[in-house]
Amino acid sequence: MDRWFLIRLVGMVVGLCLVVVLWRLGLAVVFPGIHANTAWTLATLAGGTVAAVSASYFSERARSSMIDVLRIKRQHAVEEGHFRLLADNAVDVIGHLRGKVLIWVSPSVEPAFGWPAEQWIGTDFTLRIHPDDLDGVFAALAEVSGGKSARVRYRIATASGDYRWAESVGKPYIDAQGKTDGVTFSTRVVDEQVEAELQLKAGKERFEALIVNSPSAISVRDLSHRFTLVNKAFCEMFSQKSVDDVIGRTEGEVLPLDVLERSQHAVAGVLAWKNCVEEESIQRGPDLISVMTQRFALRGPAGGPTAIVTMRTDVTDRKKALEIIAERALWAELIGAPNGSAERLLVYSQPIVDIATRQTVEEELLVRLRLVDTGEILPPSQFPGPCDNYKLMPVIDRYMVGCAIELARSGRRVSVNISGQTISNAAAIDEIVEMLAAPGPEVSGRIMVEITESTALASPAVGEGFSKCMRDLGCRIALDDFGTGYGTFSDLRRLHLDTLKIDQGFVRGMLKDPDDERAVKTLLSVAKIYGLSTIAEGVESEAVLEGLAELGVDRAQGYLFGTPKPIMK
Ligand code: G
Ligand code: MN
Repeated sequence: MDRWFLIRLVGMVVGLCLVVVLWRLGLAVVFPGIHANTAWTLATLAGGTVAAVSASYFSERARSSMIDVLRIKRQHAVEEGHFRLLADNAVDVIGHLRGKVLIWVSPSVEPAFGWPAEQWIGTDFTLRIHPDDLDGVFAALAEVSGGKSARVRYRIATASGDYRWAESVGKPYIDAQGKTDGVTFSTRVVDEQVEAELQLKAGKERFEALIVNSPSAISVRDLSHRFTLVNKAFCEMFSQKSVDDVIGRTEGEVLPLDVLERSQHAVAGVLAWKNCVEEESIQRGPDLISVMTQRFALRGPAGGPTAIVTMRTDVTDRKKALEIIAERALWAELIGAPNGSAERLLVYSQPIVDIATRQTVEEELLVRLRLVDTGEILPPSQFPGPCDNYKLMPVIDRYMVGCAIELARSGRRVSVNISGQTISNAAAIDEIVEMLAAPGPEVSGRIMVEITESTALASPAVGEGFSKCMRDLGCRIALDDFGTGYGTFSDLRRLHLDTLKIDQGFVRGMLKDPDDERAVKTLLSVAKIYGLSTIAEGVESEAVLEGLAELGVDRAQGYLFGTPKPIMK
C-alpha cells in the first residue's frame, strides 16, 4: 500500500463527512421544519451518492493512468529487448565509458579484440590502447565531454598479443533524467581500410618520387591552364628557379611563346582523346635541344578531363646517335663495305729499299679513298668518317690484309698497316688471323704487319697478344712511326717486334737539325740493343740516304725511291 493510496483514502473520508455536513446544513436552510433524523438520513444518502459517483469517476481515472504506466513499461521492455538484440548482435562494438573505465560493452567486443565482454567491463580502457595513439583518443574524449561527438582512429591491443586498428565514434551519454553520464561509443575494426590506405599512400609516394626524379620534364596543369605539379627537370628545361615557383602560375606565364602555342594547339587534340606525341625544338640556355613531347589528359570517374599531363624528354643525344648511325652507313656504303666489293678503296704501294744494295726488297701497302663524285683521292688521314667517328677502320684493314695476301701469294714482299681500332676489336682480329692462317707460312712469311707505337701500347696486353699472334702465323712485325710515342724500351720488348720504322719527322730534317740527328741515332741504338732491323721513313734526298748508310740503317722508304702509286698486279 503506498503513501498516495493512504492520502487518497483519508481525503475521501474527510470529503464524505464534509459533503454529509453540507447537505445537512443545506436541508435545514431549505426545509426549516425538517426533522433532525430525517435531515441526517437524507444528507447521508446524498453524500454517499456523491462519494459513489466521484469514487467511480476517480477510480476510472486511476485505472486509465495505470494502463498508461503499463503501456510505457511494456514499451520500455520492447525497446530494451530491441536494444539487447542490437547490442548482442552488433558487428560494431558499442559501449559505455565513464571516465577511463568501461562500464558496459557489447558482446561483439570478443570477436573483434579477443576477450569476452566481462573481461573488459570495469577495466581502464586506455590501458588497451597503443601508446602512440593515446593523445588522439584523449583529444576525442575531451571533445565529447564538451558535448560534441567525435571520431578517432587508434590501435587496440588484442588477446593474441598484437594490435588492431579501430575507429570509434563517441558522444555524450544522456541518462533518463537528462544528465550526462560518460561517453557512449561505437567502434569498428578498420584494419583492412588502414592497410588499403597505407598502400595507397605508399603508391602515391612512389609515384611522386618517380615524377620528382624523372629525367623527363613532367608537368600537370588544370583546365584553367595553371600548373598543379611540375618536376625539377621541367624547371631546368624552362629555366625556372624552383618547383614552388611554377606551381599555381599559368602556362602563359612560364612557357616560351613557341612552346606555349604548340601546347595550346595540342591540348585540343588531347581533350579529344587523340594520342599526342610530337617532336619539339626548345631553346635551352644557349642550345637548341630536340624534345619528344607526350601529352595525355587525366580524367574524372565520368570520363571528363580534369588535367593535362605533359612529359618532355630531351632526345638530342639520341638524335645525334641516330645521325651518326646514318652517316656511318653512308660511309660504309662509300667505301663499298656492305657488299664487300670495296670498289672505292684503292691500294697504293711505296717501295722499301735495301740501303746497301739499293734494291727494292719490299713495298708498303697504303690505302686511298676515291671520292666517286669528284674523283678526288684521299689518304687515310683525310677519311674523317671511317677513321675517327664511325669505327670503319676494321673494314678497311681487312680489305688491305686481303690484298697483302694476294700479293704475297704472287711472291711479293709487302708491308700492311693495322689500325688501333682494329687491334682493339676482337672480332676483326679473329677474322684477320683466319685470313692470314689460310695460305700457310710461306705466304705469311712475305707479309710484314705495321702497328704504330701508340696503338701497340694503348693497351699493352692487347698489343702483346696481337703481335704474338702475328709472329706465330709467320708474319713479321714492324713498329711504325717509331719515336713519336711515349713507350718505354721494356714495353717494346714485349711486342715480339722484327723491325723499327724510324718516323719521317726525324729523318727528313736530320742533316739540318742536330736534335733530329741525335734522335735518329738514339732510335738506332735501341734497335741494335734489341736486335731489330730498321727502316728510315721519309727519305727524300741522296744526302739523307748517305747519312743513314753511315749510321747503319738497314732500309729506306721515301719519295727518293718513289711516291705511293697504285699497285700493279
Ligand atoms: O705512317 P706511315 O709510314 O704508314 O705513313 C706513310 C705515309 O707517309 C704515306 O701516306 C705516304 O704518302 C707518306 N710518305 C711516304 N714517303 C714520304 C716522303 O718521303 N715524304 C713525305 N713527306 N711523306 C711520305
Ligand atoms: Mn706505315
